[in-house]
Amino acid sequence: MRTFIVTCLHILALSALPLAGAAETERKPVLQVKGAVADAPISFSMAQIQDMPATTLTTSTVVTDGVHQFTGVLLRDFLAELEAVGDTLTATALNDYIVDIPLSDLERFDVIMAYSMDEKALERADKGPLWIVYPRDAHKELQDIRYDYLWVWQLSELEVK
Ligand SMILES: Nc1nc2c(c(=O)[nH]1)N[C@H]1C(S)=C(S)[C@@H](COP(=O)(O)O)O[C@H]1N2
Ligand SMILES: [Mo]
Repeated sequence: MRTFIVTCLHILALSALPLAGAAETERKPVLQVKGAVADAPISFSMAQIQDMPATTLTTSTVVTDGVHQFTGVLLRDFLAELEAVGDTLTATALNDYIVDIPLSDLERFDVIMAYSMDEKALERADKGPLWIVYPRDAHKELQDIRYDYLWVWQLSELEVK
C-alpha cells in the first residue's frame, strides 16, 4: 500500500511538472518599463501582458514572407494605462539593440507590442517573446527603412523620456 501511494504521488508530481513549468514561464518578468511612467520601474510578465486587451493586426514585414496576423497590445493604450508622459520611447532588446521611437508614431499609427504571430507565441529564437509591429501594409509611409528599424524584436525594456 505504501509503495502504491508513493508511486501515485510520483505520477502526480511528474504529470504536474510540465504545467508548472509553463505557468512559471508565463510569470517570469519579460518586460521592464522605466522613465516617465507612474510607479517606475515596473516589470511585466507575459501573463500580465496577455491579460490586457488584445489587438490583432495583419501585415507583411521585411523579415518574413507573406502576410501574417500579429496579436498583442496597442502600445498607445499600454503607455496611457501607465500614465506615460514624454516624447520618446527608448526600446531595448535582449541582443542590446536600442532605438528611439517617437511617441507621436504611437498616436498616428496602431503600433502593437506583439506576443504572437499567426496565433503562435513568438519564440525568443524567432523575434520573441515581444516584437514591436507597425501596421506597415495599412500606411504607405510606413513602407520605409526609417520605420523598419523601429520594429524591435526580442523587446525587453521600454523607457519613456
Ligand atoms: N532586437 C533587434 N531588433 C531589431 C534589430 C536588431 O538588430 N535587434 N534590427 C532592426 C533593423 S535595423 C531592421 S531593418 C529590422 C529587421 O532587421 P533584421 O533584418 O536584422 O531582422 O529589425 C529591427 N529590429
Ligand atoms: Mo536595418
